[in-house]
Amino acid sequence: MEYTKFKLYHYPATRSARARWALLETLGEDFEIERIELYQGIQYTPAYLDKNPNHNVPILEITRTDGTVHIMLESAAMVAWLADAFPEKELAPAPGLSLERADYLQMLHFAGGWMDMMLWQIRLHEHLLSSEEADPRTTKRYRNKFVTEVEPQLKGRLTSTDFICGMNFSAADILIGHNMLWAQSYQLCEDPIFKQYLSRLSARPAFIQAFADAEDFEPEPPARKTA
Ligand SMILES: N[C@@H](CCC(=O)N[C@@H](CS)C(=O)NCC(=O)O)C(=O)O
Repeated sequence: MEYTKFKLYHYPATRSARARWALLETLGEDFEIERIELYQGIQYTPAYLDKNPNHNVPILEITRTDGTVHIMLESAAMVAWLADAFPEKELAPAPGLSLERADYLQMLHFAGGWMDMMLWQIRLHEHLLSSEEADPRTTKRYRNKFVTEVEPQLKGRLTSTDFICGMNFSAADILIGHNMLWAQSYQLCEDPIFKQYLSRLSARPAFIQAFADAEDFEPEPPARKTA
C-alpha cells in the first residue's frame, strides 16, 4: 500500500463515527484515533483550523510512504473512498455503467447530502442556536419533510430488502445507518422496520466498535452558541 498511516480526528457518535465505522470495515484496527473535544472548542484552535477550516470532525489524515500527509474532510467522501479502495471488502458495486452502482451512489448522496441537511437543520435549531436565533418554523418544516418524504422512501426499500441497496450490506448502509440513529435521537425513524434494520447493522463488529463510545455524546453543548 502506498500509505503508511491513517489517523481519524473523532468525537463520539457524530459524523466521524461514519468514518470510524468505514475504517473498521476496511482496515480493521490499523489506524490511529484522536478525540477532539468539540465542547471545549478544540476545533477552533489554530492548529486544528489549519487542518480543517470548517472546524469540524471528522478529519482523516493519510500519511504516504514518502512521509507527506494528505488531509481529507467530509465523512461521506471518506466512506465512499474507503469502500472503493478495498474492493475485496465488497462494500460497493464496482464503478462502471451498472445500475447497482447508480443506485448505490444515489443512496450514498441521499444520506450524506439530503438527509444530513434535514437532520442538521433540526440539530441547529433545536440544540445549538440561541433562543433569539432558533426558528421553530425551520424544525417544523424539516421534521415534516423527513417524516412525509424521507421515511417512506427508506421504508419502501427496507420492506423488500435487508439493506438499503439490496440484500447485501454496502457503504451506503454506513451513512444511512448513522443518519437513522441520529434521526431516532429526534424521535424520527421509529417504525419497527427501522429498528429491525438497525439491529441487523448493529450485529456487525465494526458497528459495535464504531459506536462503543456513543454514550459520551452530549446532545446539548455546555452553553448554547452560534454554530
Ligand atoms: N459535512 C461534514 C460535516 C461535519 C460536521 O459538521 N461535524 C460536526 C459533528 S457531527 C462538528 O464537528 N461540529 C463542530 C463545529 O462545527 O464546530 C461531514 O460530513 O464531515
